[in-house]
Amino acid sequence: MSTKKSPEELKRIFEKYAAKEGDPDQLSKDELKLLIQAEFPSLLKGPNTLDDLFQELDKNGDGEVSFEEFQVLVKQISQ
Ligand SMILES: [Ca+2]
Ligand SMILES: [Ca+2]
Repeated sequence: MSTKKSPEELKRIFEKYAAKEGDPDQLSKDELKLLIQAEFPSLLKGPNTLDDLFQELDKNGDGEVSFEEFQVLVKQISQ
């Protein structure tokens, strides 16, 4: 993956999309979708769907992705 982002950029991106609705510190599925489509569309190419990605990220199953849970994606992106 060629889209490298610094941790600061990724935090800014997370905060920008997490603040769109509901809890400003958590990404809902809709917010994650907007984030991925706008910033990392290449993550949804191939077999990965947004549902798969969301399930993978939402470790505690509360239906939202916290910044801590988002780190899994950050690691994938920065690989
Ligand atoms: Ca939110
Ligand atoms: Ca969660």
